[in-house]
Formats: sequence, structure tokens, C-alpha cells
Amino acid sequence: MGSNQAKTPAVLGGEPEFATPLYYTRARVPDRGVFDSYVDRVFESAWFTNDGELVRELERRLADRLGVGFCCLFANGTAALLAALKCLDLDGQVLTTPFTFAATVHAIAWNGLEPVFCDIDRDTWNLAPDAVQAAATDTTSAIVPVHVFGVPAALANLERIAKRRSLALLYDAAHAFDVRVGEAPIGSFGDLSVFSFHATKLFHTMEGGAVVGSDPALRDELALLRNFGIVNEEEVRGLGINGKMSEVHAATGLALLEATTRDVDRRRRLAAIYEQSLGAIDGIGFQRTADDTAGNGSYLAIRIEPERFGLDRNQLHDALRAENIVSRKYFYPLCSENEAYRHLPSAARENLPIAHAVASEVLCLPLFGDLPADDVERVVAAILAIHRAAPAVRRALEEAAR
Ligand code: T4K
Repeated sequence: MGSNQAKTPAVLGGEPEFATPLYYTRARVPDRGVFDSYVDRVFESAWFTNDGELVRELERRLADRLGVGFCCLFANGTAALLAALKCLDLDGQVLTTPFTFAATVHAIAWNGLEPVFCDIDRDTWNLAPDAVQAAATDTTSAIVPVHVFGVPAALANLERIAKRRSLALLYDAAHAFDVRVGEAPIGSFGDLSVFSFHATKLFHTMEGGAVVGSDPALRDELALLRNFGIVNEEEVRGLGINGKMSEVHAATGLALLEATTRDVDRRRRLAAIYEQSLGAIDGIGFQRTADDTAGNGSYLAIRIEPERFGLDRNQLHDALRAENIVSRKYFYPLCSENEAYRHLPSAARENLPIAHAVASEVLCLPLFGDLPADDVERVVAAILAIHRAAPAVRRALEEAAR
């Protein structure tokens, strides 16, 4: 435990636990020598984008690592989602979760489809298959589940519903790089899966994303869609976009592959420290994941039960901020609360009671590959001190808000 287990919380006048802000994540910086060696190749060839050599090399290596038939790289995860939905040739309504980043739902709407929000499971925080089953109608064409915080969605049940109703199944796997379920890689489920390689992700290319799958016809369609639909010099087919990844972004990814393997190990170890120490505090819970899942430690999300913890999630967030610990309220507010979607019948609060409860109680704590274990213990010590002084902390925060 940190140096000051009996410390006075900073909101009560104590010293902040950290002198400078500790953010909930910090991007992994590639080794400069390795990165430069890839960039040298790019400069020598003067070939910076449009299906370049490094993009193709990264696609091969990622397909191998992720255990999938193909990996089609994109400029970002959102462009990858847009193209994945487009190539599945959907219409009508698409069932999805409100407990996700805006991009999941925006990509559905940008494809001219109507997102239909379904409630989530109280333990895994992922789409609840019962709610999906109940929301499916004759106008439903697809399900877009998210493996939120890297915890796999209810794969078998969702697949059953999709098969029975002939719905497409596109997984938003933005958080799930390197996750496995038993022997099966996470990207091997559904028709297609989409990863984000944004700088805040476990594996990143600064900006980037990918669609993975096994059907070569879908791979060809995706390659067309990301390059304006250009078939050849004289033919442009369909509504393609510019979704290409550049060679320098691919260089970042190639330079980070090995470091990512080490990061997964480190993150898992740090997550275990958090879980062991915080699990003993009344009112702190964790997301449930199946025993056969090998997670990636990409996020450390806790759930605060206000009555037992003594403070609600927002109060803990603010009290931690005073300690210079910058936590994050992912994914609050729910996507269904966005002004673009709140008029939808499925966005009604009564339709999403569990999602509302989870979104108001979850907090992501600092977790990244370079985070010293000692810092994890200091974050835990700060939370413990805040919990022990909960009534006074609550009064101080209420006073400050007046
Ligand atoms: N589906 C899901 C489920 C997603 O979560 C996302 C993206 C997508 C789809 C779409 O994929 P992309 O199109 O983004 O590839 C971040 C990311 O921008 C976004 O990629 C991510 N999800 C989302 C969950 O988080 P912000 O606005 O919360 O990040 P920001 O700028 O506040 O940064 C958070 C922290 O990360 C900073 O406090 C410090 C650290 N950081 C950030 C940046 C940008 C770094 O250390 N280095 C950096 O370069 O959205």
C-alpha cells in the first residue's frame, strides 16, 4: 500500500497524492530507432499512402496475430465501421448498445440506418441478448454489439439470434485487441469485426483502425470502399470514401507490435493489483468476464454502489481529480442521450434502465503499459482514504459546488 494509507484526502485539505496529473491512459510511444527504420523505407520509396508496402505488411502481420482470414486497414476505427456496415448491404434498423463510444452509433446513422438501442447486461455491461431478441422486427437487418472495455459480448446467444433471423452480425471490437475466448480469437466471431488503433488504444497506429473477417469477397469490397470505390483508371464503383491508412501510421503499428505483447502482460498484472486491493472495499465492483476469456487489460473500469461506498461515482471522480488522478466516466452520457438519437423510441429511459444505472456508476481508472505498480498502489490508497472519509468528502464537495 502507498506511503500514506491514513492520508487526508486532498478535498479535505490534504496534499494531493500526485504532484502532476496522472491520466487514465497514456499512449505507448514506439521505440524511435525501430520507428525510424520503417520511416526510412517510406522516405526512400517516396510512397506515402494508397495501399503501400508497410500497410500491406502490417495487414499480413495483424491477420496472423489476430487469427483472422484478412485484416483491412483504415485511417481510423470510425471509417472502418462505416465501411464494414456499408459492405454488409443493410437496410432498416440495426440493434446496438447505448453503452459505447459515439462512433459505434454514428456509423450506423451515417449509413442511413436507424440505430435501435437495446439494454445491457448488469454484470458484463454488454448488449443483453434478451433485449436484442425482444427488439428484433421484420425491419431489423443487423446487430452491432460492442466488446465493451475488451470484455466479449454474449457471443453464442447473439449468434443464435442473428442466425435464426438472418441478421448480419458486426462486432465493434475497438477495445478488444488480442482478446481470446478459449482458443478462439475475438475477431473470428460474426460476419466482420472492427478494431480501433487510436493512440489511446492498447495497440495503436496514432490514428487507425481495421476491419477483420474471413470472407474474401467482403475483403475485396472493403478495399474498394476505403479507396473511393476505384476499380481501375476508368471505373469507380459504389459510394467509396477516403478511408486509407498512410505508410507512416503503418510504420507506427509495425514498430509497436512487440511492445504491445509486453504491454498486455504488464496491464494484466496491474489490473490484478487493482482488482485485489479495490475488491476489498465495500461498494466497489468490477465488470464480469467469462472464465475462458483471456482479456487484454485495456481498461480498468470499476462500478461504485453509492449506498455502500458512501459517495457516488461523480463524487469519487471529483475527489480523485483533487488528488491529480484523472479518471474517466466512460460511457456517460449514454449514446441514446445524444441529441441526434434521443427522439428515437428505443432511446427512452424506460427502455434502458440497466444501461442508465451502469453509465452513472462506472469509472475508468489509470491503466497503461508504462504505469508503475507503485502508482497503482497510490491510486488505491487515495480511493481508500476517500472512502474512509466519505461523509466529510461529500460535505466538502457539496460545499464547493454551492
Ligand atoms: N468504437 C468504440 C467502442 C470506441 O471506443 C471507439 C473509439 C471507436 C469505435 C472509434 O474508433 P476511432 O475512430 O477513434 O479509431 C478516445 C479516442 O479518441 C477514441 O478512439 C476512443 N474510442 C475513445 C474511447 O477514447 P477521448 O476523446 O476520450 O480521448 P482523449 O483525447 O480525451 O484522450 C484520453 C487520454 O488519453 C488523455 O487524457 C491522455 C491520453 N492520450 C490521448 C491522446 C489523444 C495520450 O496519451 N496520447 C494521445 O495522443 O476519445
